[in-house]
Amino acid sequence: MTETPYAGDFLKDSPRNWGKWGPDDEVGSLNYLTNAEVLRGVAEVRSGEVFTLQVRVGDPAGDPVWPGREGIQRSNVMDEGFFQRGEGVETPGGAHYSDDVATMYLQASTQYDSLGHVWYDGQIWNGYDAATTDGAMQKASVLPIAERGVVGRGVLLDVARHRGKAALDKGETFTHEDLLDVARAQGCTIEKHDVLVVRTGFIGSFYRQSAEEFYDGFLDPGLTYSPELVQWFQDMEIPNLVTDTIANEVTVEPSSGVTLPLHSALMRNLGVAFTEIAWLEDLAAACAADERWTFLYTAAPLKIVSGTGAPVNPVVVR
Ligand code: UVW
Repeated sequence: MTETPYAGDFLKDSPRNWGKWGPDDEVGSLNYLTNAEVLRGVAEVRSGEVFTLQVRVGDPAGDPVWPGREGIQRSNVMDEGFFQRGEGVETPGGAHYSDDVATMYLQASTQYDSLGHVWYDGQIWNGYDAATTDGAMQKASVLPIAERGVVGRGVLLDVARHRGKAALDKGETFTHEDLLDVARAQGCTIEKHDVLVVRTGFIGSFYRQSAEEFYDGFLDPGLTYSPELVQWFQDMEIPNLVTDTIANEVTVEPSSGVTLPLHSALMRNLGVAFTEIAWLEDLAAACAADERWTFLYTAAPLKIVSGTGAPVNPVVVR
């Protein structure tokens, strides 16, 4: 059996955008989304329909998360019961109120990863020292992405529909060539600087089965690494990859055995923003109904200081 290669060796010739936007950059390929790109997105709005792409948080059906993380823990710390028991603080005028408190993994919902979320060789995005992640991210946290916001032209590529499936199978892969085939079949084009929104149906499938079934032999389906795929992202200057999977790529790259190599090749090296666990079922149905696959994509994760990532509810207008 051949040994799984170390990421630093596996990706030694992979392209990098470090320094391209200056030594202090923390938003990477989102720099491609200039004012002109915002207007290109706005020009895609035809019907005024609005779609929100976040999954529900704290759903009694469970929250889809990367194995080892858990969904939000939310509980009431004030409600009518507190007042009935004399535990609420009455205020002049007599109005009552509810309050709640939550503990959550910042990646345990639809989320933006910070560009410094994954690394190898002791360096994160833009060459910052990995020691800057210690205790609290001092560089390339999610905050600069949150403060900037993400607005541009989005294109939905419905791989599941193209393959005639409700959802791709665990570990099922596709490439950038497949995305181009899907675009051709849908009658749309992927343009330079587009926000790529890729549907596998996998997050939708979470709500149609038990958690045991979903996590049994867990392997996200998704894009799979090749040098050609990475170069295509680089040539197309893709700012943001959005998918309805837990981690935006097939969990283990089948030919090498490397876990999540695109996190390293696209996020750490090129500065591509990753948006994961997106809810795409409603948007995809609308796009399929009138065969219009492009739209205005907007998103801003929560402004978590030093966050490794943050929940987001992207809004699409078409
Ligand atoms: C991991 O960090 C494993 O994945 P994600 O990008 O989903 O947070």
